[in-house]
Amino acid sequence: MFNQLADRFDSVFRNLRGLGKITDDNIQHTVRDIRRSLLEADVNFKVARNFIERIKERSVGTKVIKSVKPGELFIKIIRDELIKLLGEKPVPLKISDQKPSVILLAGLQGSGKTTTAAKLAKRLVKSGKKVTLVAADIYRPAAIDQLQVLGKQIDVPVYTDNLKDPVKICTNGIKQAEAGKRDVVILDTAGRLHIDEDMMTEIKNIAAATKPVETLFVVDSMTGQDAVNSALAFSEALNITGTVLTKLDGDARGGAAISITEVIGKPIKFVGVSEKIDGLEEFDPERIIDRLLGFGDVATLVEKAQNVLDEKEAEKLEKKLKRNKFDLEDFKNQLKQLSKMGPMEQILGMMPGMNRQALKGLKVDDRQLVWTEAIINSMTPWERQNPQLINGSRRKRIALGSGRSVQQVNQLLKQFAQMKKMMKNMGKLKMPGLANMSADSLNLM
Ligand SMILES: Nc1nc2c(ncn2[C@@H]2O[C@H](COP(=O)(O)OP(=O)(O)OP(=O)(O)O)[C@@H](O)[C@H]2O)c(=O)[nH]1
Ligand SMILES: [Mg+2]
Repeated sequence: MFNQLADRFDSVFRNLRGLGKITDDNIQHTVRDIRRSLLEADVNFKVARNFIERIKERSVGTKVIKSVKPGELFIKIIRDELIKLLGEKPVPLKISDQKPSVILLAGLQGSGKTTTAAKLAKRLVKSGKKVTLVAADIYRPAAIDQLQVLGKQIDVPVYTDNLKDPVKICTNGIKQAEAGKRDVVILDTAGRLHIDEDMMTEIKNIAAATKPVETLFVVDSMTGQDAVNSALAFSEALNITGTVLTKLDGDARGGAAISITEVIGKPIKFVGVSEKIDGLEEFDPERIIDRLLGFGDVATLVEKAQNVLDEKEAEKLEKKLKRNKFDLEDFKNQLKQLSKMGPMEQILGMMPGMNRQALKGLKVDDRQLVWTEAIINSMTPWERQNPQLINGSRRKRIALGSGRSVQQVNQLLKQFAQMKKMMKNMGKLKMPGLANMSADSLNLM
């Protein structure tokens, strides 16, 4: 996510950390670096300019403050302003009192509307809402099929009909949802270019007829500067209530997308972080920036852990840890849950103190989890409970059985022993113990 920007800020901050005091000279130097980084990441030049002005103003003000660590103060200013740039506070999705709440998704072709519709539906279902999806893209062949397939996957009904009129399809879909006492209706519309007048009129008509409580502009974060123009055009045509940035998991520079918030003055509500149906995160400027700047994102990490962690299991685990009875079987279960949290690199990136540079060198291979599991699977129950007693010949057998080398088996056992020692010292395990464990288990092999 925003990798290039992250790298640049990393180097700017490294220079700042050592500063003995803030002078005009180093303010100039720093803002020049930041400006260049922003432009290279495709941030709109006006947005970059205003951003730089704000940084300058505030840092000049701090020259007079006698701070213990001037560099850190400067970093804080930059962090604060970045958070402001992205809207400062998260703005949750609105659900109206009147049923059903209508959510309209709009955007360019291929921006991720249909995928987002399904992801959003899944989120809402999880929070106990009854959701209906409406397939209003009558233009692209297979568009309706696509939504139906996704709907099936998440067990959410998809409204379609043979009318060739997207406005009617939407209003009929809402009527049916109303009769069925559904809570939310998500309208998946066709992709359109902001310069296509007919299509823009169509989406205006859909909005007028369906009165959505949320009109989300879905934008691919890989799009360059054009994203800013199309965002402007869509927000003139529609009462956009927020944006969804998709494909942030790719190597998108992301700058254009960042600029949209300031340009149209509407919050980013969600970000798409994978092709998978649960790859949608609520957008929180503070969390994202802290992740970007390498300050870690414990909140998201805990949330992810809570999502996959069964409370009873967690309790059982805590008891075992307290009694120092944690064995390889438990470890295996933990790894399983960990892998449910998402790709390892994403998770690592959220850990505080995870140096980006170090992360880069460390090629995290998600297969390692599978290998570790394979090794543990090749052990007998007794071995799993008594890893410290596994001798040479047993190690050989386990290696053979799992298709890994003896060395890898040795390493796993060594790491496990160290981990256990560490846990013992930690005493009480706080949530997410999972995270602590994972950092270690990654260095297996
Ligand atoms: N990696 C990744 N891929 C995504 C994400 N969101 C969407 N995609 C992919 O982007 C492609 C286009 O997504 P769609 O949801 O079909 O886009 P759309 O806006 O509905 O496209 P049209 O209906 O043709 O305008 C698909 O291959 C999706 O899997 C995301 O957050 N991350
Ligand atoms: Mg679509």
